Amino acid sequence: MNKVTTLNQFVIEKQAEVPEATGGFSCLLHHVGIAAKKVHREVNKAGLVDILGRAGTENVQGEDQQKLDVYANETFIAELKASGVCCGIASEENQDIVVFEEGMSRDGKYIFCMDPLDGSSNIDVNVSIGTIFSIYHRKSPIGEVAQIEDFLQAGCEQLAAGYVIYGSSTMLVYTTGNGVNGFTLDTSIGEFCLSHPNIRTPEDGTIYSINEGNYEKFPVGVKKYIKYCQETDKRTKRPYTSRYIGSLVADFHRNLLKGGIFIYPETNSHPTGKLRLLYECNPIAFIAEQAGGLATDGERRILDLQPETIHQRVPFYTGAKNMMLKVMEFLRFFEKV
Ligand code: AHM
Ligand code: MG
Repeated sequence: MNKVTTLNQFVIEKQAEVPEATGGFSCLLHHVGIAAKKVHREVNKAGLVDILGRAGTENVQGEDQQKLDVYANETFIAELKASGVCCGIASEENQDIVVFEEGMSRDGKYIFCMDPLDGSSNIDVNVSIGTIFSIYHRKSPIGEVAQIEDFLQAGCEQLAAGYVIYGSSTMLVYTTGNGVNGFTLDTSIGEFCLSHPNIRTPEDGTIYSINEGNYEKFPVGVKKYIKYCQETDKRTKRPYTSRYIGSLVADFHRNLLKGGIFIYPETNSHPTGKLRLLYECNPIAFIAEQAGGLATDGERRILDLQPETIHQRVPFYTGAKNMMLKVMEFLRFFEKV
């Protein structure tokens, strides 16, 4: 019989490699796994129980909140609180940070940033959606209430980052800075099982993912790069394939495994980009780099950016190393002309 490694086993084995580990971090990941399974369950029965559709409220970005967004947000917050090791959360769905002021959680040494349900415009049409998260050590003293400064840390300070994709299967992919591993939910036993150990992304991809409907609003360098992707050149396997789901997790996941680039640049309507630094770009950038890819805002490394606000947006370019180097070359060149 094939040996199956569950997420919990994997995390505990990794914990054993760190002599000073107290088990708190493993506990946190365990609760992330539980929340992901609960969201998986709701996503899968969504069509049956009328959970689809709008909740009738708006989130902090003024976008309609879908019922599943609300469910995912509440579920992750409850599980993280139950872990007893997390002192606060920054979520796409909450204007302010959520701090745990009572009990064990106040002493928790970890903080958590998340987009609980990314790609929410895809819920109604049965297309893949995801959860994105990242974990940091708090900066404020243990025992005090978490502060906003705990959350405004550069991405290079991340202890761990990951995403859950609710797709044809549900998968949890994460890194702690020592490679990237993917776990597929085996619904028959209710466990995430190691299915994609040590994920490496190809250096030369052939997929480009961008919302081309915004073409007119893109910087010149991006427009020229898109044309480059579409030209024929056998040596570089062009024309590349265009794939865009409109769900960052799903677009990134496909490109991670197959080799490609994802771009959400600054546009006239989103001059600083659309995606959020703390809970979309930083975690994805950490995973991209750990898998051998790159992630920048077109110029600077995402993980080096110092956040100023928790919902800050940033232009986002991520994917295969050589595709990234090429698009940045285009951006530099056409900035000058
Ligand atoms: P959301 O967090 O409100 O779902 O928005 C983020 C999503 C990403 O998943 C996706 O990459 C992007 O927005 C798609 O935006 P657009 O529809 O402008 O192409
Ligand atoms: Mg979202």
